[in-house]
Amino acid sequence: LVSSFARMAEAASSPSAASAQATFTLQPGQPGRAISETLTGLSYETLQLSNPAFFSADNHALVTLFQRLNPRGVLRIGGNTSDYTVWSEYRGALPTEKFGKIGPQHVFMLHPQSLHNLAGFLRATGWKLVFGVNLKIGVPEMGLQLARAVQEIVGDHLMAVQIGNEANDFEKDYAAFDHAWMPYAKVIRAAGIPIAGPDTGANTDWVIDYAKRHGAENVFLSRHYYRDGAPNGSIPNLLATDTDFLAEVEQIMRVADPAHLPFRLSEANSYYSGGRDGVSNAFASALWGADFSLALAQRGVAGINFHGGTLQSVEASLGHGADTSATSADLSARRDAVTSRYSAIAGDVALGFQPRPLFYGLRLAQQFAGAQTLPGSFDSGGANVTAYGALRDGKVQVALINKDAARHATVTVGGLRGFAGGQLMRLSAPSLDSRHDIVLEGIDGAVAGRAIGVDAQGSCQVALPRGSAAYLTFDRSA
Ligand code: BDP
Repeated sequence: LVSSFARMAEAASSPSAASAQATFTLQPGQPGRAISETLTGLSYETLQLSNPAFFSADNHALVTLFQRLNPRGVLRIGGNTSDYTVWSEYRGALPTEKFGKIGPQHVFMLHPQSLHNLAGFLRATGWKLVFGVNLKIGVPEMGLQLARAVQEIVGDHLMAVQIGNEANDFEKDYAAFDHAWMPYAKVIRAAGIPIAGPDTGANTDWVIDYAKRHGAENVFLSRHYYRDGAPNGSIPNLLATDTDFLAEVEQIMRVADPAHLPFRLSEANSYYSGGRDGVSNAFASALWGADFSLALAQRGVAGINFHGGTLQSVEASLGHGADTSATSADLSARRDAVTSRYSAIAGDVALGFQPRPLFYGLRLAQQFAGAQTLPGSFDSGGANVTAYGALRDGKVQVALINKDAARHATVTVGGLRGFAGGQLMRLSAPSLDSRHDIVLEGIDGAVAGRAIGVDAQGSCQVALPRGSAAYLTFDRSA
């Protein structure tokens, strides 16, 4: 009796018992559109500029993390705080009666020093800038003066200025937004400054209306994305594919593509209100971030700016100094504590910086930047598994993402006739709720990938444990 129980238990826990059989058959002869080099980007609040030492060439730790994430990234500065930012050099009148309506926070006074340091940070990282100016206060002249200063100081690193953040939260409909936006766009465009928008929170219909009315004057179209708002959210919720949103993206692409307008998610992350603890900052977010980025890249989205940064209250008070006596576990916990839960990078100037789990998922997705998408037929075998293929310089790249919390999968990757073996690199962690000990083989240097063979039929089998991902590259036979 005991031994048969033991055998059952063993069978139930062995990968083959619960393993889904998935197949991914590629068509390497039919590459599709090129994936943007700027796929993976980051977004921060304008209030982050309250400490000029944050975005500065001297902030070596942050410079290094940005470069590791993407040597050609895009930094978006904006968020709610862009709509209560006042430019210190503006000498005109401000409608002080409006400040009551722009949130409980105090008005943030942005000084030139922060922009000079930001310019140094962009030069050091090689990143471009998307900068949001205030729409809510309703003073186009201040928006223009700030946009001009940004362009003068940042130069070629400026990709575009956006006007207002999530105006769908304070303008009653698209017509009202358009009416408020027009006077800004007119003067900013007349000054020769590139613009983008509408930077709405949701409202795909606004993006489409905006594209029709103003597309030709813009360098890209934008909106935001969050799966839901904290405290809602859970690991299963995040890992279930948001098919409704993907359908909205396709609606936008049907307008953006014929107009040759790139579409970017200028702000995105898992759960708004700073993220959901134990989800946004856990390993599940790495699998979500990789899958979400690649699903959007496949549909032609040019870039995603994952929102994050230090908590506003902490950064505003700057009340803590570096404590060199702290153990590394203490330091890591303190960096986590000062940072929004969804941020891909944790830490601040005083404490230093470290990657969060999401960072590793974004690094995996960024491996596909600059490659061409490859069509493939995919059967997930009933598990929550996704697969992506791409072609770069004759090499095939594949990402397999097992978002299933319960089921292991075995994926047969086919269509690789003429390809010799390749490399298999895994993205894994002890569990989906792990906050540390994330391993990204091959890409991050510390742990190498391993060789994988392709059989005479042009296929190979990849065991994909539940809650993990694999990144594969295949070379042509010599
Ligand atoms: C977005 C805002 C951003 C916030 C974020 C959040 O644009 O400024 O920080 O929500 O609530 O809608 O986390």
